Amino acid sequence: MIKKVLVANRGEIAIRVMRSCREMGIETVAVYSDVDRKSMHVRYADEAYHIGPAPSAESYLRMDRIIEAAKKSGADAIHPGYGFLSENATFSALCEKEGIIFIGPSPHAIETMGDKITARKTMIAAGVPVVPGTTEPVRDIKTALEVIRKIGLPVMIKASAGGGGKGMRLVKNEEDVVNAVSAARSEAKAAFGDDAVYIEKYISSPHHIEFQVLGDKHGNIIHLFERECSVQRRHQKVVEETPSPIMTPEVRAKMGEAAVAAARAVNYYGAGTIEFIVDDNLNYYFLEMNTRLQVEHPITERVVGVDLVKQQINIANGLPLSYKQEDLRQHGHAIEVRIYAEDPDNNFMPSPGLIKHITHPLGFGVRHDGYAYEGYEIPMYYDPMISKLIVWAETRREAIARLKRALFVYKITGVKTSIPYLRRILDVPAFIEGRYNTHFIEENQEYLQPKRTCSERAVDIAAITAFVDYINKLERLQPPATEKQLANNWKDFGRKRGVLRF
Ligand code: MV4
Repeated sequence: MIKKVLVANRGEIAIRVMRSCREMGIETVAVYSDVDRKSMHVRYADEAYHIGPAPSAESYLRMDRIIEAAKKSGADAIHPGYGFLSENATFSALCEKEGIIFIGPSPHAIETMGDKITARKTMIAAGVPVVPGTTEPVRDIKTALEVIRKIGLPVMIKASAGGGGKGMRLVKNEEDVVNAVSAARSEAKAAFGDDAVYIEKYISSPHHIEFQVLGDKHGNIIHLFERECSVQRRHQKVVEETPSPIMTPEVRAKMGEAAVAAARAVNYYGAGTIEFIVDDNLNYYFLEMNTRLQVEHPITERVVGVDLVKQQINIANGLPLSYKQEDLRQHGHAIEVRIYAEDPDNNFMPSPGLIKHITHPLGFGVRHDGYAYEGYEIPMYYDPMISKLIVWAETRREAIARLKRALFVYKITGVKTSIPYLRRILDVPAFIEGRYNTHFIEENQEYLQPKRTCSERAVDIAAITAFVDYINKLERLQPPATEKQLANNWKDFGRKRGVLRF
């Protein structure tokens, strides 16, 4: 049985994993880079090992140093969190070779799902619906055109080694195929060292809906229902919720079965996620499988009532799952928002730096998974996510109200954050009504623009006061201005200062 876990990660997820370990009576080991010496995960752990300089390639991605730290500390297992080494088949295999339990799936499952063409073939064989397209890498333009004529335009060219939107091209016209294929190829080669690409029919306004699965080492696999993740910006999730506002009990049951079949096809054990794209008629297609614990896992935990990290550890110990499919229900509604150290009013520019003040939201139905504290400096080397705010309520309406309340009191100073942007999302009618797809952000730009602050308004008032003074002076030298002239002068003045935006 696992007695000590090394967490090969940093930030909020490292702490989240350690919390479950502590409740299970398992000791925890942190690893950290130069710039993470004072990071919260180092303080939270029972012991901590330095593994290198700030760049992740020299620290959090160094398998040798992480294994060495595990051995020094006597850890019997490694939890990879998300990102970094979490979907690295070589690392999973290396851990087992070194006699350390990898808290995650087998190298075979990671490898099969990591290669999207192999994943598609495996899913077709398992009877899981996939987007119409190729099952082999596109070798020449002639075959590409044949496929495209069969499935129809538009299509997407995707990198087999890609995922999460990397190495993707949309093709609307036949004459663009040649360029798109070669562009996708060279992008894939540069990014992943593998230029294999495949073709899929383009699904025009899809939802991104994913299913959480758990499998044990005895062949039991269950799903923990869906997460609606369509609110994304540049393939980065912003808001996630469960249940999905568009789901029906029938489609949910079918997709759940498809998710279990997908996991079964690779003898999956551990926690995993099956991503589907879903069109307006609720047709669903397998997109990819993420063979790790995901950022947005807490909404599932809250609505289904299962601690996914504890399940991961039990599974790694060889224990059977604690739940049967028929034991599981969705209770109420959960929403998560991701808080980033970035400036939503300046093209989401990362905003690392010193946290001067934090007031965390609290209260019934509020969960906050974070790692920042007052006086902590967010380094520029890693993902700028500071925390996740997760709310739960009996109904979606109440969950939105609770999230608004929580975001209203959430204060972070010293760095710019996405909190104001998240507040604006909650005021968009399409979001409130649950009518949104993956185009939500681009379609609702006007609602998501910065609202003018009090200080900006004060500048306007000062400008107007100055203008009135100016008119008064003019009037003493010139004949009184007509109403119309006054109005025009007013507008010109405002335009010149660039402040008249009512
Ligand atoms: C698609 C698609 C439409 N049709 N594939 C983007 C990330 C990667 N996981 C796959 N993605 C997409 N694949 C076909 N055949 C549209 C997207 C897509 C998308 C998917 C999920 C969430 C947000 C998205 C935003 C833009 C495009």
